[in-house]
Amino acid sequence: MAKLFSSVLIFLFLLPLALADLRLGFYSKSCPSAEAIVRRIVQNRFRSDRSVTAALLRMHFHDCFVRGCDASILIDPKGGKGSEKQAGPNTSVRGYEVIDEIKRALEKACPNTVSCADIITLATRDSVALAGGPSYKVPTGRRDGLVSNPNEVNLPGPSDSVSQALRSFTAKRMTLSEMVALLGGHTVGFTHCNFVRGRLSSFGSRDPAMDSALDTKLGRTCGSSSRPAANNPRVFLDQNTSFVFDNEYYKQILKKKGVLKIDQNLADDASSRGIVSGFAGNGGSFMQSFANAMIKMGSIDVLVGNAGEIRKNCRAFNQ
Ligand code: HEM
Ligand SMILES: *[C@@H]1O[C@H](CO)[C@@H](O)[C@H](O)[C@H]1NC(C)=O
Ligand SMILES: CC(=O)N[C@H]1CO[C@H](CO)[C@@H](O)[C@@H]1O
Repeated sequence: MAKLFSSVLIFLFLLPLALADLRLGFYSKSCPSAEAIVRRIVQNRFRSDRSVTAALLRMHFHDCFVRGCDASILIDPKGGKGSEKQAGPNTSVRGYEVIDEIKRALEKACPNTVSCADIITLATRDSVALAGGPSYKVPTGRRDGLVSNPNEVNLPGPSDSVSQALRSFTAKRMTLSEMVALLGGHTVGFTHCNFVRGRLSSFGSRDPAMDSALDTKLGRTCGSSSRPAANNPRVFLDQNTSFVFDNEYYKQILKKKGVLKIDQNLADDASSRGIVSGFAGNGGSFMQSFANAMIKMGSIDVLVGNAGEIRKNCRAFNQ
């Protein structure tokens, strides 16, 4: 009897959890135009600034890797209380105004319905397709988190070895192949010089793993130890097709043209080199793997059902 009772109890507890999952078209009844509104605003932005793809991709990654995809990265610091935005690796995350614009439009169309976490996910998906990347369906139904703590930000670093970086990914149940596919996101966007100086001969420590023409080229932009360029300039992560979402990143790193140390490490480490060659040789397989890894990354530790809240303003908790 006690056993029956407890299994009924377990069933009753599990039922709402099972129903409260991410699913395709979560807003099809509650806000049928949601995905179209997101797409339209991302399209408009992309027309005036193609770098929006890189901005959103990095934002999505940083959101999902800290406390799950719960839009915690969007919270502005308030009073004495810090937020994730203030943590070192977050300093150069950009694109917050695009999310604000989408949120304003969605609050007009369907108030209190579409989460900021889903906005980041959908907007990133759309921006990748606009830049030439894969189009894929992402499940929705994420809720916005109630915590944003700069001390919880613990992302992999630009000079990590493959095995160091992999530790962060396996902690989120992502595999090595998925990590290699996701780092293909570096096929668009920039890095600031401070993350590459340590590899440049002009700063006194030439990294033999870097192509010497690239070393010279980056030195021209970033300066030298005696004359560092002012204001920490930016250089493209993919030095060839910098705004196109393609598999050129993998071809570049096979030519020693990785800009960040972690990028070059992917091509040089025995554990990842084969995966890199595979993606370099087969753009279609990269696109497919990237889309699948993005969908998986987008489901890391999500809040669903009645957990968290639907923020009115993505930069602030409702209370
Ligand atoms: C081992 C993992 C990773 C490391 C160490 C890493 C490191 C970095 C660093 C240092 C930058 C330059 C930031 C700046 O100077 O503004 C950067 C930029 C970028 N990262 Fe990563 N990243 C990693 C994984 C990812 C993943 C998984 C994605 C997305 C799928 C991603 C997408 C981007 C994009 C698109 C940019 C360019 C941002 C912009 O142009 O504003 N990265 N990354
Ligand atoms: C740049 O990319 C294009 C298109 O993928 C390719 O044909 C070309 O060989 C690449 N050039 C360099 C210098 O890597
Ligand atoms: C955009 C943003 O909030 N950037 C902050 C990131 O964190 C540093 C401190 O680590 C702040 O100075 C930036 O303002």
